[in-house]
Amino acid sequence: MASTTFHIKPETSAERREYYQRLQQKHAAPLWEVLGDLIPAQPRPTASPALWRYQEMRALLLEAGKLITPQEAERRVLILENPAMPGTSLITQSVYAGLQLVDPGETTPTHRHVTSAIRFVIECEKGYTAVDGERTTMHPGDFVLTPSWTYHDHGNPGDTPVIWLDGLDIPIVNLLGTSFAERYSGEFQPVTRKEGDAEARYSEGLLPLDYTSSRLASPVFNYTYARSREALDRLYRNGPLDECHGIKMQYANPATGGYPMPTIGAFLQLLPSGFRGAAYRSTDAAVYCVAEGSGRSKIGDADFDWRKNDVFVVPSWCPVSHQAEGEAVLFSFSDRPVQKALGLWREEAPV
Ligand code: 1HN
Repeated sequence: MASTTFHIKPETSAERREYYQRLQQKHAAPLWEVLGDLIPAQPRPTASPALWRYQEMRALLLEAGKLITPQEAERRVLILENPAMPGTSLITQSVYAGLQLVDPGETTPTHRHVTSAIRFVIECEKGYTAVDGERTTMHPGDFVLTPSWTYHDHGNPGDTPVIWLDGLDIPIVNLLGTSFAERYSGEFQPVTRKEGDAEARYSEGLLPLDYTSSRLASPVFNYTYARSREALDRLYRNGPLDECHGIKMQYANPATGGYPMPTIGAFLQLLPSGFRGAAYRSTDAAVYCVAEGSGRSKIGDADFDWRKNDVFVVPSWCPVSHQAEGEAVLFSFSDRPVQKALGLWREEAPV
C-alpha cells in the first residue's frame, strides 16, 4: 500500500548545500528542506503539559501585593508561562494566562484594549469588575468577560484579597497585528447602569424587545457560579455521563447560542466522585482551573495531581484523561471559537 507520509526531507549533497548558500544570499530558501516543519503531519505544539499549584502561586502573589501597587503595575498579575516557552509570556501558542491580585481597598485604573479577556474567579468576597459602565460583584467560580475594546477596571472594597485567573487572546491579536490599547481619559469610567442590569436583561431566557446583537461578545458579562453549578448538578441527575468529559457544558452567548467571545471559549465540567475518564484530544489547547475537589489528570505521558484552584494546561492534540477523587468541577478555556470559525478544529475520542 502506498505510504501517506507527507514529506521526507531529501539528502543534502555538497552541490545542493552550495546552491542553498547562494539562495540564502538572495533571501530565498528551498521549501523541500523545511516543508516537514512548516506543515507538520499533525499538531506539534510548542507548549508542554504543566501545572501550577495554587497554594504556591497565592503566596507569591500576596508578596507582589507588598512590592507593587496596581497603579504602578497597571494590573498586578503573575503570568503563568509555559515551561517549554520561556520568554514568551504565554501558556500556549494562542492564549495567555495569569493570576491577578486586588488587595483590600485597592482599585485598578480603567483601560481598554483590543485583546479580549476572561476571568475565572478564585477568591473574592466583595470585589468587583466594571465593564462598559456596569459593575458586577464577583464570587468564586464566576466566569467574567471583558470583551474587546470595552473599558474595564476592578476594585476590592472588602477586607480579604481578591484573586482570579485571567485568560487573554493576546497571541491571536498580535499574530494579526491588530493590537491597540489606551487608558480611560479620567481615572475611572463612570458607572452608568445598575448592578445586575445585564443579568436581568440577558440571562433569564428572555431578551429585551428591541435587542439586536450589536457586538460579537455576549451581552452577559458574569456567568455566575451559582447558576452554572446548578445546571451541572441537574444534568448529572438526568444523565447521561460522557465517558471522557463527565458532564461538560460550554458557556454560551444567550443572544446567538455561540461562544461568549469570538476568540475565547470556556467550559465547566462535573466529574462525579470516583470518575475515571477515557482519553480525549482536540486541537484547541486548553487551560484548566480546578473549581472544586481534587483528582488527577494524565496529559500526554505525564500525571498531574490537582487540588482546588490549581491551574494546568493541556497542549493541542495532547491526549488528556481526568480522574476525580470526590466530586470535582473543572473550568477550562481555549481558542476553540477561532478554530471552529476557520474550519480548523478537530477532536478524537476516545483516543
Ligand atoms: C489586563 O487588562 C488585565 O484588565 C489583566 O485585568 C491581564 C494581561 C495583559 C494585558 C492586559 C485586566 C492583562 C491585561
